[in-house]
Amino acid sequence: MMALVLLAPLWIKPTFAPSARVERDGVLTFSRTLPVDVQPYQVFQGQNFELETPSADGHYSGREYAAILRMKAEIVDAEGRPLPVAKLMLHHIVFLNAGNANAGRPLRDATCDTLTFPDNLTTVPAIAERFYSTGEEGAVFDLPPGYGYKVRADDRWGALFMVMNHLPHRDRAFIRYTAEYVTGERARRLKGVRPFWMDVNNCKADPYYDVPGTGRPGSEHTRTSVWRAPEDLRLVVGQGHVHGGAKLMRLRRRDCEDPAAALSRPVCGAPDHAFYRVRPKLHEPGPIATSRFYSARGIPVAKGQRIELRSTYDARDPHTRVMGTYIGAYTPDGDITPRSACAEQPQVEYNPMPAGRTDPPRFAVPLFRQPTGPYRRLKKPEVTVVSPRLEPGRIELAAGQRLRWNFATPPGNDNLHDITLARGPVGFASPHLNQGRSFSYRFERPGKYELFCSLHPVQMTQVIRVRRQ
Ligand SMILES: [Cu+2]
Repeated sequence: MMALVLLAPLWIKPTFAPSARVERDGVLTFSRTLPVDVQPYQVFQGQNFELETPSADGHYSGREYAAILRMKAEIVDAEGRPLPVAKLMLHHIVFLNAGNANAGRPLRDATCDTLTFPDNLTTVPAIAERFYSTGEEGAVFDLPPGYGYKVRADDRWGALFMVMNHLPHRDRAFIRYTAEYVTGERARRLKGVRPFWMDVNNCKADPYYDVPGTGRPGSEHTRTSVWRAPEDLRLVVGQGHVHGGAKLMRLRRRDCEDPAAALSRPVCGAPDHAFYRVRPKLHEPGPIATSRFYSARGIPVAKGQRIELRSTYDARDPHTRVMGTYIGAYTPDGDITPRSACAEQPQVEYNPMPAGRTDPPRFAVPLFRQPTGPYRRLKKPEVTVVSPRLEPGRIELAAGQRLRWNFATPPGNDNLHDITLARGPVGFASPHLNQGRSFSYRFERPGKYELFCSLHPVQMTQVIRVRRQ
């Protein structure tokens, strides 16, 4: 895990609030909070690789295992009350378990050999498995009855997260994570699961991609990825994480001609839902829920067979920095052949979904601050990005011209910036960059491109007017 502790500037001191210890039918509840201190309108990326694990409550120790049945994470105030998104929004959080290599329990991510950090520069061996994540959709980790995620008392956990402050003042809050677990004989009797993470842009801490949004009404943009089963296994649970504009995620066994083994459907809030009333509008609101499948029997996949994930977005409007990630769990099962796997119809159930809109609503993201002044024609189509400004604020280009942004900022997460389309003819975005790295984009379509930095959406805005040649 030491190799992961590379981005020191965002290190959060683990000053934990006391745990609320609850025992119910032999199920123990563990809970801890991580403080977050967010500047006005900040989009805060944090990490912590010394998370306390349920063993800190002392119900199991050393090389004993507990089995986690359920887990959730949310953002709360000092009194433990969940915070409204109008104040702070937990955009996403990912939990990692590194096991304990020094004590003979190395863990590896099931789908990635390496992971790239949000700086798009630092790539480290994936010596930890991503086991739970949630975001605006409020996903809860749970399993069909009879299964447990077995963790050892000396396992080491970490988390990567992003919090958005929608208010013009500094805010302090806590990310609270809670796990329900059993120990001893009860844990031993459960079937163990391994977490898996699929992603149409995998192995990155910031696995974004962009939907250009130049299609007709009703058209769809899809992206797929394939994972070969590392062993004979049964998929028992899975759920997608998507952003605004998403229509569907679909998992299927490509070698079995499954039309669909499991779906994850996003549901968006009603027009008066808090996600649409948040001001300022810093990003396109994501769904309020995505469906989660459960299969008590498991969806059988033989070693080497292909599991395909497809992420579908609306293609009519641009959707920038979207994600198509999917996290689930499987149980190893050494008694599967390719033929027997495909002969078995997947049996899945879904969680109940809240009422809402199943077709993503159209939503334009306006710039927080419109740049002013004359449109500048640049002799050399290059701009230098410095913290935290994008200048000149208004630029005019001819269609077909390429503009380059040089990110001349020092090392460190605080100095990362990007270029993201808020509103305009074609959706595109750059990775988070610094240290002299650059990004260029060729503006083919005439029109007005309203751009911002997704990490500094209030301070850093720019408009490009592209005229016909
Ligand atoms: Cu920025």
